[in-house]
Amino acid sequence: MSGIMEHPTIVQADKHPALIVRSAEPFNAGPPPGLLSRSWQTPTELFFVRNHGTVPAIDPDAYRLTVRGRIERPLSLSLDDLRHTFPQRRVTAALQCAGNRRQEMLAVRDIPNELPWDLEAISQAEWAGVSLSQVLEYAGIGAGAAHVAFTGLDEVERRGRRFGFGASIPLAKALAPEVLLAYEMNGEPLTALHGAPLRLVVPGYIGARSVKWLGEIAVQARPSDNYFQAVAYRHFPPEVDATTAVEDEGVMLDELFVSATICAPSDGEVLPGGPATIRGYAVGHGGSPLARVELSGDGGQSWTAATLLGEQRVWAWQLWEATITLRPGAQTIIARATDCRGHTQPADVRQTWNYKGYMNNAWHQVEVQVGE
Ligand SMILES: Nc1nc2c(c(=O)[nH]1)N[C@H]1C(S)=C(S)[C@@H](COP(=O)(O)O)O[C@H]1N2
Ligand SMILES: [Mo]
Repeated sequence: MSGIMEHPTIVQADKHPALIVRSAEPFNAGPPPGLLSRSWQTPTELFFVRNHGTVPAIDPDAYRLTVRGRIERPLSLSLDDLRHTFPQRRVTAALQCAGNRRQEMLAVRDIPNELPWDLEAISQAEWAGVSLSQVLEYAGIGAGAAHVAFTGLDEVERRGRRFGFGASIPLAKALAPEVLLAYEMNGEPLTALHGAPLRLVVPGYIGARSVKWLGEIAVQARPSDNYFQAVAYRHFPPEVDATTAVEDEGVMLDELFVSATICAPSDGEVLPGGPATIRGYAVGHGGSPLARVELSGDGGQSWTAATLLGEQRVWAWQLWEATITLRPGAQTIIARATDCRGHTQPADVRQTWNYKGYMNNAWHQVEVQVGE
């Protein structure tokens, strides 16, 4: 593809200085939880970043999106083609990395070579672009089509090979109207770190399926054979470890799991006794709306309902708050969520532990020190 260079300058200059940086090269960072839970729509400068390789600098005028495979008409589309051929669609959706809350799993057993994300590998934006389904219908779905694969224009190195990050989603999800080829985030053109000039956004699925710097779409019979679909982002039971895992036996991750997370107070915080406001976010399974978030200050014996802030909306996260009375001494506060389809969370992180550290949706807890 023409028009790709390595970024000559530091592209994270437009990011908020308070971001927690989990790795400088490639750049992986997220907002401090206290700032994260402050706004329903995460400002772009605070939005978490997950990169596996380079951040390509793509000339938007030279850019072309290739659509090929089991379709009737192969396509090569410029950004103007996309904007002028298809109606614009806006979707507010949370994006969550499968590795969010991995840090809690490290206390069970070590997880080498993976980022120790705490609560900050999630954010929410208003995305604008065109529905993938419209582009696929324009291309004409061919016989035997069952999956849609995506490849990015970045360069990642794994197992001695260099290639673009890739993923695939089942055709049924690809034809759902919420899946976007997005050129805007929060009302502005996408920034380099978030996939400019065009990225996929798959609401309700793990972040890894939302391929940035999208170069190619292939309609095919099988899931993508890209490392990040075929090998990484597979889910194993807690008893499997790196020495016993059979790669193909893990479940390819797609829909997010329901969970509620306490952003404030933080673990270890010292607070006065009496009423305290607890704040956080929650997501439903596969992006479904939340039914309730509950808090416990007594180890899970009794639960109080939190107030859900704003609307309960599909694809969006839910911010919530609750007031609980703190007694002097060490006190543990636990949060849990139930979504509109009745999905609930496992209680203990030992139930969710897996050797890659994905999808931790155990009840979230923080321990605070309460004064007299
Ligand atoms: N091309 C490309 N797309 C990518 C990635 C990547 O490294 N390269 N990372 C994925 C992962 S694992 C996540 S969680 C999201 C993060 O998107 P963000 O950086 O905009 O928050 O992008 C996904 N898309
Ligand atoms: Mo991710």
